Amino acid sequence: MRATQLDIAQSQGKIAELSLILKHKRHKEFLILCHNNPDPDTLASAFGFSYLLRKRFNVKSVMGYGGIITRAENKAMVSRLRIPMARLSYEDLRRFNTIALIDAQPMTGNNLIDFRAVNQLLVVIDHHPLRRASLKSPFHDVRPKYGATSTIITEYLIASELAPSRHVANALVYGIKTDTNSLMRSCCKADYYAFNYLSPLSNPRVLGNIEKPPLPLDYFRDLERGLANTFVYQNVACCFVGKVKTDSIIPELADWLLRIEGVTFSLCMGEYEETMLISLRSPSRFQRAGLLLSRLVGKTGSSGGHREMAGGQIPLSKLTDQQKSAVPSRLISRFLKMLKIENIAPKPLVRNE
Ligand SMILES: [Mn+2]
Repeated sequence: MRATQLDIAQSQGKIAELSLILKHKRHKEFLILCHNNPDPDTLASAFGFSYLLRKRFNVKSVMGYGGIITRAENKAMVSRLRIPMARLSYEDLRRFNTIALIDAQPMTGNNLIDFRAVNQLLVVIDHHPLRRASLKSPFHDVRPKYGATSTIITEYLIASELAPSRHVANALVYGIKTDTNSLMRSCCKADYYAFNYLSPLSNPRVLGNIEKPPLPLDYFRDLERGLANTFVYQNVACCFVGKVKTDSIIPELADWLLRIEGVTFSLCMGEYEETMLISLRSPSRFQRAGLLLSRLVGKTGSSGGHREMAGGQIPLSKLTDQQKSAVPSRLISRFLKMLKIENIAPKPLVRNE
């Protein structure tokens, strides 16, 4: 790739800055922290950053996340690309004297740092809107115009004249692809260039397997139940699947329901291992799905996401059976109220009344 195609001056400056910051301190226990319920972009960026730390700065790190890894594709990504990811709790953060937060920012509530002060935070790299709390981190690089954090990490590798390993290239390509909906949603030239640079270094067969992994039979049973329990309120499709055996059905069904003609919001929920999983989708980046979902979930759980897609969870273990069964209908009516859709008779998606 010719240098004229890719402007990495900003990243070259950032690598110089990072180099200075890393020199000042001993990093015995370096944690690279993904956002909760990690998606491919945060997983790939953490993986690429740990590669950069090791190869360029000789710093060893551990990668971790809070919450759970849902989709079959994300699980396939972690296992096929051998990404060593540790599931952590807030208490585990104490073990580390240095933390890098990747594809997330402090004071957002979508990562283990949550709204608490963590003085080990040294690095913040993200592409979501800038939070003031990030400016307190000695190293911060937040580029809201970028479609993926994986693009920033790719630039870091190029700026360090470091060729990614096959696994790292695969991960970063997949991170960019999923976060930009195959370069068709909120991305910029840097994303095209990074994708272009990485593609020849990746393995399409492995990526194909990650994108379309085998699905258990339970997946199709959950899918049928989900469709049968979908109701359309004007332009909003709502679905409570019930107890699901495959957690990935919730975000995937939310994607499907958004494709119903005339629908501009899909809200999909299901109970999985004492947790209510919630996915919200909208085709427009002006709908602020992430903000809507965080308002909907409130203090009863956690959520995170982008303008067009968001995911959340509500722990159910402390609720009585009666309280549990009221959660989905309460969320649906609150959501419709937020959108000012009231007194609309729901239409079942596939079953006649
Ligand atoms: Mn991202």
